[in-house]
Amino acid sequence: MSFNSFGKLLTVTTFGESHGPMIGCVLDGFPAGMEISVEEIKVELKRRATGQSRHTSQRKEKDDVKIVSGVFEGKTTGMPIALLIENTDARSKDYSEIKDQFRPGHADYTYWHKFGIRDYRGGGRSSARETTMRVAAGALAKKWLYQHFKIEVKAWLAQIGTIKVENNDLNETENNPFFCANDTQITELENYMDTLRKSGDSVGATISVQATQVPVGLGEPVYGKLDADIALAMMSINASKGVEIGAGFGSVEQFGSAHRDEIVDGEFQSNHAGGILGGISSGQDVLVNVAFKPTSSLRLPAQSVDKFGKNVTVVTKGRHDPCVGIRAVPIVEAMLALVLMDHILRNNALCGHY
Ligand code: EPS
Repeated sequence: MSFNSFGKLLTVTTFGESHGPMIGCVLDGFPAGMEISVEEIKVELKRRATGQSRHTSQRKEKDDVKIVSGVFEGKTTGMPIALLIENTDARSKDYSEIKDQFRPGHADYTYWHKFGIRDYRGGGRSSARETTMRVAAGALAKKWLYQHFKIEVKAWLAQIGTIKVENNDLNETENNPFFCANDTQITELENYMDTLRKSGDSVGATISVQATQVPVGLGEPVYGKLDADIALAMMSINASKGVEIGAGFGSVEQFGSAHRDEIVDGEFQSNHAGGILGGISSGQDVLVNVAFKPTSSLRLPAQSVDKFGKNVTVVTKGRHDPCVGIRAVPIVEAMLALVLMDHILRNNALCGHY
């Protein structure tokens, strides 16, 4: 049994390793008739790509995506949509010294102990490189959701380390390297990240994502609840360590009288539920926060063991993200879009309407 696919009626299967010849995905169950081009997918891929600023990994991948199946004369055909991207800038020698060692805090340790073999080059399958294909698949889902429902899925940086970012204007996110929705905080973030990078350390981040115009009724009680599937999708992203829906962990400190979203004249007066009640969308905006841990690939020496059980001091070389959470913005958008589209198709199957 293996889990490289997710979704029920709209399924995404990804494959490929960070330093293998290519990565790819198959998006199956996508309805026929939607226009899609390579250029549209590339817009999303560029938002996630490395090397776009000094604040992310400097690996330079072209992410020159090819559509090899499921699109004819510019339109989806209802057949599996297969997308491929060649890896062109892998530098596997960066990993030669740690090929037998486990980076503390990294999947190196568990992959080795589970499978007894691991592709150590660039983290192999556990690399964030895999998320490229989620974003490629998500580009199609985002387009479909907007065309059919005017649903827009939009994420932004909510926190890096101890710096909380006020969401002032979501239009700002595409104008800076942090997906920061507040132009008054960009200098602060730049200074913080420059200091961090020079120190050789890394830091975590929180990404918030919202989906607007979500229809009421998506989600299948009890094991296919919309929030359960969103949590699964978000927790499957590399480095994610926590997911909140609406008020999330903050709801622990709320009284019920404050948490409940009152309804006046058919309008909800607040959205602590994050747009989901009983695992079913309420028609309000779906609101999700995702916490990302600091990356474990550091040039700062750390104590660990190698695969022979010997104590070692690990130093990771290469081109790593000081805050991998920044590039997670398009990834969480893609994952939420894919979950919502899957649930819309499932709602049609279960209730006979979109
Ligand atoms: C990654 C490590 C770096 C990043 C990579 C994710 O790879 P490398 O060591 O090969 O330079 O560049 O990110 C991507 C290539 C990508 O497209 O996101 C890791 O350890 O997860």
